[in-house]
Amino acid sequence: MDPDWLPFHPEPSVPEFRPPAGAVDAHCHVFGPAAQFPFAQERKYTPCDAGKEQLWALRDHLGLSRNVIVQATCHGADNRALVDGLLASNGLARGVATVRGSVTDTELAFLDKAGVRGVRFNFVKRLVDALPFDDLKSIADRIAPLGWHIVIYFEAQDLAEYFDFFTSLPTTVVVDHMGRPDVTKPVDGPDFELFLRLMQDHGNFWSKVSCPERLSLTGPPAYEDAIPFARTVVERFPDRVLWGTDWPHPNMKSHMPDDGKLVDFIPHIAPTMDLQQKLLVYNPMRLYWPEESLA
Ligand code: 0GY
Repeated sequence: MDPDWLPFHPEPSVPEFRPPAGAVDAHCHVFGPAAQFPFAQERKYTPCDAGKEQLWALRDHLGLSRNVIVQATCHGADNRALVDGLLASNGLARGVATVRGSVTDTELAFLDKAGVRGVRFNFVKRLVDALPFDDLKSIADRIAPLGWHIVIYFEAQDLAEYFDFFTSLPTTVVVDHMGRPDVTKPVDGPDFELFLRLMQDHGNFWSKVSCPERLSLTGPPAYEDAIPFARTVVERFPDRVLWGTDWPHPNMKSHMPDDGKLVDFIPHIAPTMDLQQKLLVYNPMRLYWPEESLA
């Protein structure tokens, strides 16, 4: 399969918004290099190589301090590129892996030692054939004693179907990109209300308020139509939100975002210094570096 998405932005702008000291990019990826870490046979898209050194350079360029590297579907359950990045990060990156039910305790212990702190369950049908609930539940029960959490990725129209399964999970659960709301619908309408109810009624649920570039129809650089959704989540659940760049933006077809402009999105969704500190520092540190966290 040839690469089937746009390359990441070659020269992101320097953001006008300066993140607080210690800010964490809590959703980003490393891909390949394919010659060293081949992509999964079962993948539904092929990305360009996006290596760890490029990720560190972007982190520094944007004024960020740490990364949470999330396993994407194009690498399947082969976490070698992720682990390679974690081990080379001097402790400045933690990871979220993808595992199958056949994963051994030895493999889980190895991933934990490398810096993995969660597993990702992906339900986005265009990306992956999700494992059966029983398999996912048994993985959840296996990783819970490690103190790991579960990251879930789904699209808004599927939330009602998955609601009971999600709320049966035994760990902290982090929702990618606010469950991908349809931002042409009202922020106080019934669709987003279901997501807000999930967050409100289940204190173990967190949300990434990331990826305006995937949700917005008004588009770059301001992604105005995504602001009310992310701002609502930040203001209602300030202690359970995370932010990330989603670099290198796999599978983006419409445009390739300028990562500097994504950083400039932050003060629009977290308008006070207190909210910014929680979103970018306290919350990700509590979840991924609890041993260093004072919050
Ligand atoms: C993202 C988004 C996407 C891809 C994946 O695992 C993946 O392949 O997450 C997407 O296409 O929406 O968050 O990286």
